[in-house]
Amino acid sequence: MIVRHLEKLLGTERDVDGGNWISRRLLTADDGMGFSMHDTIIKSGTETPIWYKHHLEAVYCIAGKGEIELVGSGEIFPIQPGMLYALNRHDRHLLRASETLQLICVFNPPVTGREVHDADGAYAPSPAIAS
Ligand code: 9YT
Repeated sequence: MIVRHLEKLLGTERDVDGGNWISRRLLTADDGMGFSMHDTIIKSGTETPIWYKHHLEAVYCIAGKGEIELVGSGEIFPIQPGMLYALNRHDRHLLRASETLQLICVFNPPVTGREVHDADGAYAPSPAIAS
């Protein structure tokens, strides 16, 4: 069994600064769960273009306020505690935080640990996991 505590990850390799966001990677590919799970802070007043072409991501808000705008349709969905969104179509979007957001993010395939966004707002494809 794996047991981790957020406060023990802070300042370690699992604590990743992406500029507009800070991602604390509670579970990563090498944990062998088939997904990664992150406790992520989105800084207040930021807008982040994101397009996870190689991953599926589900996001659950536990604190703060913001919105997600889908690129193309222009649809906007408010984000507040209790709201979940799942990027089941690799949806390209803009993520805005009007107040600091605390989000639980789950990735399939799992991130390996230190990924930050490329110019398109994507993470590189995860390497195949050896069985
Ligand atoms: C909600 C979102 O995608 N934020 C960007 C950071 C990323 N999800 C991560 O790696 O925690």
